[in-house]
Amino acid sequence: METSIDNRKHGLAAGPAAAPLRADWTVDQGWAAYTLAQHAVWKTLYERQTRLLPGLACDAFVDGMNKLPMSAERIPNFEELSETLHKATGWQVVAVPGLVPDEVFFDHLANRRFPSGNFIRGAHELDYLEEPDVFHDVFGHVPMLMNPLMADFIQAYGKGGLRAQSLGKLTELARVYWYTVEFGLVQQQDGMRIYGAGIASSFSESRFSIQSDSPNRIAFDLERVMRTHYRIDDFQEVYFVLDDLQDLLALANTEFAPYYERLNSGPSYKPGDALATDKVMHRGTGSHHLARPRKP
Ligand code: HBI
Ligand code: FE
Repeated sequence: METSIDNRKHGLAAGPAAAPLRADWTVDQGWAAYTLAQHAVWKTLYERQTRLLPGLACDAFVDGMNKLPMSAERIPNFEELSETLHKATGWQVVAVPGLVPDEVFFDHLANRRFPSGNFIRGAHELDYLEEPDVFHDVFGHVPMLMNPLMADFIQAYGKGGLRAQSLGKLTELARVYWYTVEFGLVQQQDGMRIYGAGIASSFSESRFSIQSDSPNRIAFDLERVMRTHYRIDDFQEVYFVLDDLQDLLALANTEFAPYYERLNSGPSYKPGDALATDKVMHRGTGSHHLARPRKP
């Protein structure tokens, strides 16, 4: 029985961190200042997760992980990561103090810079955090940034983000990011697998997303996803499943204007909804969330 809730990596309620020194909100990683205790937290999380993920994470995630200069022994150095990542897909990792304003976040992504929290959660909160830390950002996101499809998709999201904001459609676009980059599953020859960073960096949700009877698993459909609310306070009630990571290519090249137009009318959906029009791959029992009512 799971007792911890560990998917608050993007507890957006926390809001952006304090005012920046640089306009782009980047800071030095401050690698030399990490304490032994902080490296030890990384080691605990890293070992736990690398033992768990084979058979749960998709091949692209595992491949990316294996090619990166990352190990249990120490919190990775962003410059070393960036060197490997840049050669593979042209991306870099830059340090930020926590959540940054949307337009700052989008500008980094549009320029193939992935902003990563430079701090690490405390040993007393291994499964719970409000803001994305170095374990979520680096362990969760950077392996998939080694994949050319994800590399292009996240850049496209950055470019699209500013436009969505100006059109008042950021809520809808952010759902695409949430249900792919953060909480996406993909069909692989040998079964359903994780590619989303919010899942891959979470011990309990890694198993829940693939193995639990509770959540719905529904074939990814862009407009359906853009109409679907998500929860930030618990495991997802629904995971949307790509047929193939190649689908990210089409998604990166999608013209969103017609979608925004259609979204001006029509329904929106609760996280737990399953529709007659859905291609449902697993109809969830909902047991997890029934046992944990939403906070009022
Ligand atoms: N800042 N550091 C950081 N990491 C994020 O994932 C992030 C952010 N700011 C805004 C944001 N995400 C989301 O609200 C946008 O994707 C909409
Ligand atoms: Fe994230």
